[in-house]
Amino acid sequence: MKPKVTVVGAGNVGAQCAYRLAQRGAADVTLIDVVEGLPQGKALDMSQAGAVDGFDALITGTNNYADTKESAVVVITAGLARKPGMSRDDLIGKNAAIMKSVVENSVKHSPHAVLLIVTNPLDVMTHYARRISGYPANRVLGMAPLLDAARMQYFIADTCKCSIKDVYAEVLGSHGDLMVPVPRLSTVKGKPITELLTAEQIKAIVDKTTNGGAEIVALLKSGSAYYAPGSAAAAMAEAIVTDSKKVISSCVQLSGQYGIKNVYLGAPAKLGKAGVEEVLEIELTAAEKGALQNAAQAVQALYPVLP
Ligand code: TXD
Repeated sequence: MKPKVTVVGAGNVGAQCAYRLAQRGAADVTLIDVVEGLPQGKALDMSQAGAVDGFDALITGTNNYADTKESAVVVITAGLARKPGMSRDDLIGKNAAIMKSVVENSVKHSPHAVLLIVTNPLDVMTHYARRISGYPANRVLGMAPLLDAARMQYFIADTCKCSIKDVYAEVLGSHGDLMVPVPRLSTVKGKPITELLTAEQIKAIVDKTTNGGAEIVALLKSGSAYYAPGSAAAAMAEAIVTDSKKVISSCVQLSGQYGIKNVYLGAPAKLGKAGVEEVLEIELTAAEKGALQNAAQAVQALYPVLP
């Protein structure tokens, strides 16, 4: 039997995450939402796509948490998305209320699961989910740095006119204005972009990466990005259920790394069955470390706003 991954929220990101998980084949998927019929309808549609795309995963849609029992990973995408002009932090009140009820219901039925948070504001919601669940920090993490790095990879590939597959991008910090893209450690086939591009081109890439989500929100006019976010969440859930030990930048609780303690922030992490199995500390310049510490302060300043 395959391990079970529950995806909470059958909206844009949740559906893409469930579909990519089903296609990738490492897990059976349960999709749950408060809206009746929505997860069931999407689960049927995805299952039937298996005939065309050649996959066999079991995808179940439900409104009942009893069906999520004994999940190995619970991906939480439930909550409101940004509208044009809104910051991610504007979502905090409404999404905290949703997060509380989702986490309480999820942990009741899957007491050993790893919780993978997607709902915004990401860094704050991941901290909140850990608090509500009472789980150890290794079993609660968030998806965003992988997405932010994917966006940076795209902008580098677009600037260099090269394949995105040859590009590596390093992004740390928070999923917001204080994100820390690191050009020095971002490469095309191993060559740092600082040796390939002008300072002006690099600044444009950093700015576009930081505003990558807002650019899509402004274009879509209702809702926010979901293809890359859903794919990123699926890749992380798969890395966990397959005990892959892959190093994937994730929103993790820092415990002294980079001089930061007890704050959830983006950093490279080894993922496996236990969730976050190790947080890697890469060597940063004083300026990069300072930027990371600023992000930590801004995220931590929002903790008292939580109920
Ligand atoms: O990098 C990242 N972490 C992000 C985060 C990238 C993209 C989107 N990001 C955030 O994910 C976004 O700001 C939102 O907070 C969430 C979900 O975004 P999505 O685009 O999927 O929003 P939708 O399409 O509105 O879907 C949300 C679903 C919808 O079907 C609701 O009915 C459901 O959440 N919902 C719930 N499901 C279960 N339980 C409860 N309580 C609930 N409340 C709402």
